[in-house]
Amino acid sequence: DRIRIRTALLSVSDKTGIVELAQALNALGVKLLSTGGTHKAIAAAGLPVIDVSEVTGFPEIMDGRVKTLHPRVHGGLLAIRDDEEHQAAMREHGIEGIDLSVINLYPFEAVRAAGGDYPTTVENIDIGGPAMIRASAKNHAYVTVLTDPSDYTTLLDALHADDGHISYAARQKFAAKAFARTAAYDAIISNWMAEALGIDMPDYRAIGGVLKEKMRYGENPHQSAGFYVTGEQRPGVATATLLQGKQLSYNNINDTDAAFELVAEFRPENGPACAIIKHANPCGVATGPSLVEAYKRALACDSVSAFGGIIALNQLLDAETATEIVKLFTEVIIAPEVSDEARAIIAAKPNLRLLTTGTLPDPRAAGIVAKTVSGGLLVQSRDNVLVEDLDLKVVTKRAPTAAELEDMRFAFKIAKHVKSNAVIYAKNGQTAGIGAGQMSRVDSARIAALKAEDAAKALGLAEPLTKGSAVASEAFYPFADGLLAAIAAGATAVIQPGGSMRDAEVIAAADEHNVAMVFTGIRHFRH
Ligand code: 93A
Repeated sequence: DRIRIRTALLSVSDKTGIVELAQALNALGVKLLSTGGTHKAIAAAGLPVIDVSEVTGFPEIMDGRVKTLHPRVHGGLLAIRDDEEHQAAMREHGIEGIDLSVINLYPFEAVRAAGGDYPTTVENIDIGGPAMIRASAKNHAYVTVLTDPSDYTTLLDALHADDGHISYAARQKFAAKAFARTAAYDAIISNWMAEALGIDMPDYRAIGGVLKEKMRYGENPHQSAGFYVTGEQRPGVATATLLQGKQLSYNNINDTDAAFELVAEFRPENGPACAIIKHANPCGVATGPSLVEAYKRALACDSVSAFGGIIALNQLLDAETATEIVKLFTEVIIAPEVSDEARAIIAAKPNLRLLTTGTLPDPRAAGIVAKTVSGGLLVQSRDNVLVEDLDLKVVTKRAPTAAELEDMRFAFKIAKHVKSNAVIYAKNGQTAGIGAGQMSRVDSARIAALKAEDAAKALGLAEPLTKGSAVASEAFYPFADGLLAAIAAGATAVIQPGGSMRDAEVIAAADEHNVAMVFTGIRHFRH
């Protein structure tokens, strides 16, 4: 099963390490074939290399769109070496076997990320490269295919160790990686097109990405993990710049994403906002007259849980806020920008990761979210509904006051980012208590109230902030009990989707307690 590599075809856009590889292959007696630009680079190093046009007897045409799409290339890659008919075809048509292909593709991802216009981006869809990669990978019984410059040394080490031969097991692994590469490439192309056309239906999207980094472990130390980038044009954790601190862990990435997506619902022009996240749920969210106030108010909601949390800010991290943040142990800060002064303050905590994204993601933008299940993948469009865009329907005798209405919207905005069942109490643009992830809505209401009582004790307040608060429920109240639990905690205003069979019962309970309630008509389940 070991195969001697005699002929190699090199065709790469990313020329990293290609001359060194060509040199080493030449020293091993391998005959080199290559395409235009790659040929030029190798020949310039004084190495013998044959232009693929000489092999095909056909020039590169149509600006290079057709250069390797030829039977002399694909026959050479696909021929079954010990099949008599294949051998006869090779002899008849002057096809020479190619044992190694080294290919990397037109930089579609980079052109897209750089915001190339439509025709430029289309022109960077590689056709001949993936065709050769797939042909080589299919025929791995005879052919070795390299698609990643970081594998050049792996190949050379193997060749040097075995007199220019490569094993079947190695060829299989390279082939598997090659198919992963072409699949990811096509996924990124299809996603770009769907995005460009504004389509967010799963049948127009391919789920896939390029491995950005391997992580030390996954959710737990015994799980392996990797982080893939999909090329989606959405500012966030996948494309953020890590200004300091060690590599983010799997859980850090998950939590940081939750934090930033939540805070992005607070547009900077409406004032500063801060979200503190633990285990993908917020333990405090607040707006404030300044960023440092917003942070302090978010922290006040549950300063115990905030220990070791993730902090997301909706605007430039300033020195004042940085000074407050470093007083407590925090894992990650993510913000659109950071001032030099704030950066210097954060630098005193070298383990604290600081990420900047340049800007906030658009909460109204379409997009896809996916989750695996056993043997499958669940794909849905992103929940991009904003409470500001909803027609709130007052269903109680008493209409909410302007202040209540504002807190209702604030609480419902947060409810969207809390695991179901989600109950959020809020007052004056500050969360008073958050109940997350319970199987019963009543329990979520009670837990949130309990947290508010703890916070009041910690802050030395006479009564918890739930007194006179607005409460949001991300889904309807199936019975009046969940609402009564919130009223017992002191809520005077309620925002919920409505639509339960027992809405009338729930409305009557609200009216009985002079509570104002609005229906959103929209649910924000999150699991
Ligand atoms: O334009 S293509 O889709 N048509 C082809 O026939 C073809 N053959 C190789 N792109 C093609 N390639 C790609 O050209 C390779 O995948 C590689 O990325 C690039 C190398 O071109 P050069 O050697 O001229 O720099």
